[in-house]
Amino acid sequence: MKSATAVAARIQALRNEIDHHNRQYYVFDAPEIADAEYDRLLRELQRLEAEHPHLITPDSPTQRVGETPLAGFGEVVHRRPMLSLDNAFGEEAMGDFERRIRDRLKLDDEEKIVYLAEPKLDGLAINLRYVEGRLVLGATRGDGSRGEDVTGNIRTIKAVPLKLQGDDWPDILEVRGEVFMPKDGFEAFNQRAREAGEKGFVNPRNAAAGSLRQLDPRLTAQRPLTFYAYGFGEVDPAPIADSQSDSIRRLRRWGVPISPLHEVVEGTQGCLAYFQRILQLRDSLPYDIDGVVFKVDELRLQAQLGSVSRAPRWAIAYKFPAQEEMTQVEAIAFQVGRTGAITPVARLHPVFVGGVTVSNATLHNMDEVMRKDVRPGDTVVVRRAGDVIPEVVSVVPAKRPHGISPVILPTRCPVCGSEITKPEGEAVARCSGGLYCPAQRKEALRHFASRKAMDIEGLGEKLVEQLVDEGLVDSPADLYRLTLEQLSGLQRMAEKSARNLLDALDKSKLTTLAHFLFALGIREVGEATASSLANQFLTLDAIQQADEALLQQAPDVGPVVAAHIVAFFRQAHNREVIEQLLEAGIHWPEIERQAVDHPLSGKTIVITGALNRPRDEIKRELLALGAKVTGSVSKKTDYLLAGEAAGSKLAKAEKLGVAVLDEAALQTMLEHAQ
Ligand code: I6G
Repeated sequence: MKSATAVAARIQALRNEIDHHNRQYYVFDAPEIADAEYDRLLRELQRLEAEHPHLITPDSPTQRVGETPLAGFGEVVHRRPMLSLDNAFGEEAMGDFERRIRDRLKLDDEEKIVYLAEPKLDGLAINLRYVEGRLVLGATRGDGSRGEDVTGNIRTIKAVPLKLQGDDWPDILEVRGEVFMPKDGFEAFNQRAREAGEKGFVNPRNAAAGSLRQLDPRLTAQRPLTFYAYGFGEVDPAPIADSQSDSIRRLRRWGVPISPLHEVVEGTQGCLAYFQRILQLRDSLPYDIDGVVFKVDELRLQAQLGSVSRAPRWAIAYKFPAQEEMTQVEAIAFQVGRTGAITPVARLHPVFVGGVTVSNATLHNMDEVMRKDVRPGDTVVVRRAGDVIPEVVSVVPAKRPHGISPVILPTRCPVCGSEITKPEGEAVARCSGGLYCPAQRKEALRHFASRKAMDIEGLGEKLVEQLVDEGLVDSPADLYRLTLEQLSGLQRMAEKSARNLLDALDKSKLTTLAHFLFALGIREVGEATASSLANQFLTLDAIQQADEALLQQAPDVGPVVAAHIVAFFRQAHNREVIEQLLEAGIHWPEIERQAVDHPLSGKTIVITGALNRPRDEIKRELLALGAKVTGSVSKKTDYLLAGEAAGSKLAKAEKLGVAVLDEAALQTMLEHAQ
């Protein structure tokens, strides 16, 4: 058993170590240990404190999360008002800002103004009050004079030190800065919220604000909030340095995180160059920013300049173009992509956002449309971040006109009229037109010709493009109708290349069933699945006739793939293209059935009359044995399975001398090889 002093020493050592790792992570962005190791330290501390509760202190890292929800937030009167910032949009406004400063300070033209430049985070401003190095209060800005006491929630944010490092801090130190939620944490939080059937937040800023206003700090503790400091409230004794830049760097030494992107720049030119640098970085930053802030660096000059109408004269926010704006949805259209994916697109009343005029915004897929409940006539928030395609973020419910209806997924492709399918559990709806759909034509042809499909040498993406654009090829079957004359008429196509292509097309006609199946470009039928289908069913006919349940007997084929295959062959135009390809001479060697040696395999059977078992079930069993099931009796028919009240088919079979089986006889044959 450890002595009381040894326990107290271990507790102190653990606290120091945990605080150190917090600083390495949040202040210096240089973590030294893995999360698991950090958790281990925290657990050891929790255990020791539980065993020795009299050693618990409020600034222990275990004491970040309070247990009791509040009834409401108390009011805080700020000792120094929390000011706001004037905004500048454009270079001219930046020039005006510098001119106003020069005039007020009566500076000569040669005297340069030095600024501290920082990104402007899109979060929530807060004031942290440290008394003798201990965090005693965390408050929101509120109206600038009075805010809300959110200390319990602020304490849960690990980036906020409960205790300052070192001992050279002023007795009273109020730190101002921004609480924010990084983009990845925001996405993860929203994902979880959605999975739990909740709504989630529209953007990281709202998420940060909503999280700080939780009455139960245990909930705030689960939100991935963090913090950067940028300024000061009450400081006593003051000042802590002569310049803004030195002051915030001192904060960093005391363990308070500041933006790693802060820089000292000179004159308007320096400011504009910094603005451009950060604008370039904007989309790659792990958090949202909406501009940059410039502050006259020297505190003596700040004091001379003072403030006006709640904003300091010595600082300005140079804003980026807004990435979100509101506008109205005029219609919702459905676009068909190269692979048949149907994408709902909102046609918008044109709006200037992210630096360009936007009149279309993606809605990604039908699940998104339903989740956001976007309807034609709605007012929506549109976001365009960097080069990303503009998207509809959310609907503004208060602005919804009466009586507008929800959007319904069309049943037919807007381009080719084929059926649209949306398998259970998949977000994306697709046109099943495949080879036939003009929207998918080029992609389908490129795939058809590719090495692992029909392996048509020399028929690459560029040539496919040319052939389709010139109107020479619509479907893969058209490829086999191309003439030397047509091909040599194409730009950049010498006669020799044209001849080579015709030879390659000819050569491709001898293929395998697996290659051919793969070439058809059926959704989710890759090489392996095509091969598995070929080996299981041996003939194209058998695959075309199989239903979803039967298809799933092939290894590799699950319900989704089976549904895609059935949907593909259900389309008359797909069957037509296949027929034309076979007529053009595409063929493959017959596959020998290896495993099954059954008297019914390879036999052609017709089913008629009323049977005791479902017809589909019998058909499936026959196909699985390698039999062919056809619709009408001919000389080629080997057996007619005749149930009750069999009519004309039975008569015809008798006339042609086709063997007739009843259900019992068939059953005996089915069981033959088992
Ligand atoms: O709202 C703010 C964001 C960032 C600020 C600010 C800031 O500096 C980087 N600085 C001041 C002085 C104020 N608001 C009032």
